[in-house]
Amino acid sequence: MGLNVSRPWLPDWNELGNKLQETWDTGWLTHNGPLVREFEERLAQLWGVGNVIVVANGTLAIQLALRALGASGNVITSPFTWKATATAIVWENLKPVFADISSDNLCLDPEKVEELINEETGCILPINVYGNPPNFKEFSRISDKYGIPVVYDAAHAACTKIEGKSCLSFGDISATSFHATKLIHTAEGGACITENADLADRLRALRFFGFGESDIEPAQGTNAKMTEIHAAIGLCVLDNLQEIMSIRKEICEIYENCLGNSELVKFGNFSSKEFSNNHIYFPIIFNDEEKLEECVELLNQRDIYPRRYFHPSVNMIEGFIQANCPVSESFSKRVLCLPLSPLMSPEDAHRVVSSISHIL
Ligand code: T4K
Repeated sequence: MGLNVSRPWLPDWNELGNKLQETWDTGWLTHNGPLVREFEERLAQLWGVGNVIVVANGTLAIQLALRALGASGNVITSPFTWKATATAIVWENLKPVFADISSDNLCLDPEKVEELINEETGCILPINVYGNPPNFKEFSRISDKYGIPVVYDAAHAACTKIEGKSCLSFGDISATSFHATKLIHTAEGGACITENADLADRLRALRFFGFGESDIEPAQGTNAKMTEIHAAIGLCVLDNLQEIMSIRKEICEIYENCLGNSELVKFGNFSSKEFSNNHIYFPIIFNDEEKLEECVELLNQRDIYPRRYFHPSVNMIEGFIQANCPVSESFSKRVLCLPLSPLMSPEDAHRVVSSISHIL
């Protein structure tokens, strides 16, 4: 069978059926039902955060976060991302302004951000790339100094921790994704995480047409609700999360052990004593694009399908072109994410490694 970059873990039918029995009995399919509320509570407990507001997908989570903060003007963000980060900004009638990334963690470089701040800046939006932690301390300092809010695009950051604290607990709001390819998934889904109770009320109102206890004007709301069926999948994932995480870790360890000595590739995952990774992606960085393309071709011939997350750098996409971000442009030509899923076996990982070693 082909090895794709990702493959979602799925509960067996009985496990999912048990979760959904009451939903079927009551016919209550959506609108803040009991499974959505349980999913939110369990996530808040798992991550040790104040408020989790689940929504229909991660792109909407970013849009709601920007709207809840009343952001206007320009949003300084990274071009080394899935283009949803930038399109979410555009859908909120804001302008993405790209600052370059740091080669240490592939996340937005705070120094480059500070150079771009002016009276038009309405928000800063770093991305926790592959779960790597952005420089939280520096972004907090910049936010305080200029009075500009920070939203983290934490689509990849579920269950990552720094100094024992969830990486989703920084900034004004973090927006994460529960897409089928993510660590915790609901097929499609996402969430906003915030420690601020007023912002949490606004986000809840925004996802439900503007109704609810908040100062959100009714005309501002949209429909971003998660259904009970999606929440049921998420709850099954949570019930099995330990096993899912341990398989992912095991696959990553095989990659690390077998490719770690190569001079031709480096790893794109940040690791340190203080930071615990979630093994959501396994990015390898080539010295040049030619070698990467050769590798993709050979892997595809062997029925293995890695993906170039993220290629091209978003500042090079038509409609967004406006900035020179050489670090992001260079990495986007050289990074390849290897297959990684909880359905992979150690033999699958060795098959990938032996194909790559052949090229290296
Ligand atoms: N911010 C960042 C930094 C993001 O990376 C993303 C999304 C977002 C924001 C927005 O969050 P969402 O609105 O998506 O919740 C994927 C995902 O669609 C996207 O969620 C993700 N990031 C992005 C990095 O990758 P594709 O088009 O490359 O993936 P796709 O759908 O082809 O799936 C990859 C492989 O996974 C397939 O070849 C096979 C396997 N697969 C996929 C799906 C959907 C399955 O086996 N089953 C499935 O149901 O975009």
